[in-house]
Amino acid sequence: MAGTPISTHSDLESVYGEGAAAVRDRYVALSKAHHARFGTKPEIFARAPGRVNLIGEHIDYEGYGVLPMAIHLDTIVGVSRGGADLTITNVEAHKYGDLTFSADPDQTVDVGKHNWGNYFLAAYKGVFETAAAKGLPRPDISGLNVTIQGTVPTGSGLSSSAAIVCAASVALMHVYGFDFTKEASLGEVSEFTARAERYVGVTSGGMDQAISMLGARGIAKLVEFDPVRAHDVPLPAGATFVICNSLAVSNKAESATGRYNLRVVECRLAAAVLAALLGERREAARAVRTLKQLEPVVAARYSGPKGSTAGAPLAAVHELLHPGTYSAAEVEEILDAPLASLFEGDASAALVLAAFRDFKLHDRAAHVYSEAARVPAFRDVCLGHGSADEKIAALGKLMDDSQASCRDLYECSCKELDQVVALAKANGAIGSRLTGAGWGGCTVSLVKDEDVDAFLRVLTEEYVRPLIAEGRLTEETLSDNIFASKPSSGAALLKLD
Ligand code: NG1
Ligand code: MG
Repeated sequence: MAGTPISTHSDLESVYGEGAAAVRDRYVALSKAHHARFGTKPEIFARAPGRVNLIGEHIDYEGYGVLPMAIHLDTIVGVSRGGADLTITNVEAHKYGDLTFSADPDQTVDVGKHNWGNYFLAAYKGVFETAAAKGLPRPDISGLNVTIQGTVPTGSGLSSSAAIVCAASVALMHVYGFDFTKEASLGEVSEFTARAERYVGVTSGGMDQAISMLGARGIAKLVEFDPVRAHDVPLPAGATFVICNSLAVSNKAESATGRYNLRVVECRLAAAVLAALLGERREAARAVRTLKQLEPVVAARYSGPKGSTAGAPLAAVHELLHPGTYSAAEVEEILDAPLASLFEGDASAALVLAAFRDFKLHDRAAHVYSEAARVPAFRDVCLGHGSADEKIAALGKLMDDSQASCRDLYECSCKELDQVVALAKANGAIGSRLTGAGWGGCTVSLVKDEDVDAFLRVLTEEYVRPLIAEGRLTEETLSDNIFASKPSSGAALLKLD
């Protein structure tokens, strides 16, 4: 089946629209840096955007749909063939030094040595692996010279990581002549980039790569998984989403035993334990991988008035799981097997199990099921018939509920995020929440158009600008850390002169 091809452009306007003028200097600087370092201009450029997730946090890896939009901040990559190795440089050489890797696509990414080049390497492996899985012959592998520049703040919950993996993948597919989109959809390409990003050591879901590949100017997307599909969600007139970075850095991949991977393990255990307590045979219960998979079992047991099953998953969680923590021994007794046997071949989970012996199952599952329901609710408000004001109020409430659930049940907020959310709510935000993995990074606030200027002013002066004095931000990067955001376009290949 022919899919939508990755869009190829010969001018910046068709990718960036009215934002083209502002990015031209970046492409020129990248080209110059590439020439200065490698003696030749890039043969090809690719770009992929970061994203803001409007609602649906920490549920993509549980199989549930999410509602992000691509943002104007992006990663751009220039590539030329040469040498024998992969040499990766960054325009901001003072921040990101040159890295050299072997050009062997079968090498492993050293997750113990966390560095920005690992994301490029993950894409490199992913491209070759996907080609092999499709039975495409492996081309002669030459060395590559790569120059990267990005404006998505790192560790900010805006998916700087997916931006680099997707931009690199698009460029590499072109360089090696693998046009997967001839036989696969863009959604499938996003699935392989999501798998590839896991080489870096975070067992993430596929939201970031999906929206980075499939984002479209002017429209948010409800993204569903297995397989990846994106549905347009028009945002109500008169509403603006404002992003503000708390500047607490959320470094999920820094340690493979990090909180993100722990949450993934907790959700898997919650699903297996719930299945067992619902009466599934132990072997079947241990095989349940996501909370979503349990829905049919739960629905059969807990249907509400008139056969409605909407509240069934939460009813099951409240009745069958106890609040607080489960010890490893308690879970093993319920599942009648050692924990390790559930995660065979999963190195990230093994590290989590070695580091943690207590797991919160009730609260994590309660977050996932309630957050999963807020995503279609958000879409329905957007597509519904209410007035713009009614829609904005309803969306704000859903965002506030999401924040409370992330903070109290999933425990992925932090004091800085809570502080920005409180400041936002006190200064005109109709709804405000963390976005991305949390534990730092950005907030997203829903603000009425007429209030945006005043809102930006107060948050800038009271929260963001003081961070310049602390040396955590510069005047030049201020506008990448607090901005009103419009949905932007997805990944693209650029053949520029
Ligand atoms: P961020 O924090 O933007 O990297 C992460 C995951 C997503 C999703 C969100 C939480 C990665 C690459 N992405 O996003 O898949 O699970 O957290 O909703 O780790
Ligand atoms: Mg990321």
